[in-house]
Amino acid sequence: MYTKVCLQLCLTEVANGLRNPVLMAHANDNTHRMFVAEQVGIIWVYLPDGSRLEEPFLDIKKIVLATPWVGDERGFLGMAFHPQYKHNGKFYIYYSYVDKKKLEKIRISELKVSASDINKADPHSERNILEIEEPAANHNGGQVLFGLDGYMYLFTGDGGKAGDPFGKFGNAQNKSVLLGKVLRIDVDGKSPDGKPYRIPLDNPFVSDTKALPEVYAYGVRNMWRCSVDRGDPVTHKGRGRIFCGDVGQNRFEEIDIIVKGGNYGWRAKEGFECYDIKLCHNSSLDDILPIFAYGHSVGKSVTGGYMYRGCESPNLNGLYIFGDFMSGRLIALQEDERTHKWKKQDICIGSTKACAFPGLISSYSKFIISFAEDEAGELYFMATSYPSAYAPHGSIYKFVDPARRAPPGKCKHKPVPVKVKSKRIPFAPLTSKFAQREWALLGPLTPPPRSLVNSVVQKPLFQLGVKIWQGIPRRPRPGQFKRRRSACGATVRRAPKGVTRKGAPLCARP
Ligand SMILES: [Ca+2]
Ligand SMILES: [Ca+2]
Repeated sequence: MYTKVCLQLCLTEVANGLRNPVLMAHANDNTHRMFVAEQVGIIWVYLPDGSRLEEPFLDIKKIVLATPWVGDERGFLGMAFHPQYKHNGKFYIYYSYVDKKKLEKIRISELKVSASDINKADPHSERNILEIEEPAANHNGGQVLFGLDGYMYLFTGDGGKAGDPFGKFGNAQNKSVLLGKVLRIDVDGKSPDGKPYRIPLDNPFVSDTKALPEVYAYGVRNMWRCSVDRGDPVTHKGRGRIFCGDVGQNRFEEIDIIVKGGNYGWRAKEGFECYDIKLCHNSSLDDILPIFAYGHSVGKSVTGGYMYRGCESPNLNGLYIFGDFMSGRLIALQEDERTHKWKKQDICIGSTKACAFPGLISSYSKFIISFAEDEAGELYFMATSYPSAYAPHGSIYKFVDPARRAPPGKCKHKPVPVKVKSKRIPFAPLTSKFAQREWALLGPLTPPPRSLVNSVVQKPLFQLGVKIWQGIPRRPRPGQFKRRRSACGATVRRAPKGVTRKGAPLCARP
């Protein structure tokens, strides 16, 4: 089941200086622009030449509830363009806010692009789609996407705290609440009862009087990042599947494929194992198991990724690439055509030899927040060295497979030019980034130069004194890194005193 050899990949940094970049999305309008959202509530536009527009696409940080506390899960969390965005200019956002009665909620709303500037949203066009009250600060879900059926899918968290404590058997197993669910709605219609959306007629629980008709799947803890598979470029196999990473409680992180009406097990199960013994042994629990789960020795907070279907790295086709927020590990899954089991392969970034080309880097910031796909299908991830919504230490990296590139000219695309009114800010790798790379190449045992301490070395994360959820990074305990196995099977020796392995390549020194 496990392959010992790791998959060597390289990276190019495409953006930096971002405050907890939670997503990057394209509008599917042939402009090949990328829209990058920060947790504080700002969306930036990046042009195909790598430059960023000085004026944001949208700035709603005044309405969004976000704090500088490390690990705070509230904020601007999701965005998706309408499948017909090119024609109707509509897009959807998902964020935390506090209402007039001081209740914390998540809100999903629709906005439109400005009539006068293609690179700006019209902030006055906001139309409320759905609001859900949040009983605790953590587990707010945040993914919004459109399936190939044209419907909107929303991924809510179980509400928060630990062990899904709300109600008789938690929120996730309770189909009469919207928390702990995958919801499916039609934003192009209205309900007879006045809701600003329609319920698709084939939603699985429309005739179940004990269930809300929006529910598409349940038993979800806190799915953090889901994506739609574009399918094999030739056979289209796999097209339309929705993959999600569901963050675990104390023991397991999992990857799921979402099916209509599916029960994803939480809080009866965590990964493949029982969490609530009583619910787990209930004979009516007809749950769908993950395609893959891993224990907390590997990572403590899964970040769901994408199935690679791009053009530039043909060997990656059919690999589902995801990561772990806490450990910084990157992992690929591949389905065995015969057995339909998913095989894991660890990804190594940072082979100095394989990545020794101009523009390629072999280190990255450790906290992996999100993954993204550009209009052409190439894959990226967003990570930061300091996970506070106010700290501008987030970067975006593109995956590059050094083993096999597409033939020259094969992956060329012609972006439709866009009229730009705002100033363009060209991409500049931070000078310290180069130094960071140099340091990282030396391996985790070399203390970084003083000038890098802010960007590379984890500050005491408890200085703010707030612990939002159980998995907040800590300073390493003495000996914590002693004799631990790295992703490549190499023994990682003890980190120098006070220095964590952040920014260090996971497999640079096998
Ligand atoms: Ca919550
Ligand atoms: Ca599950």
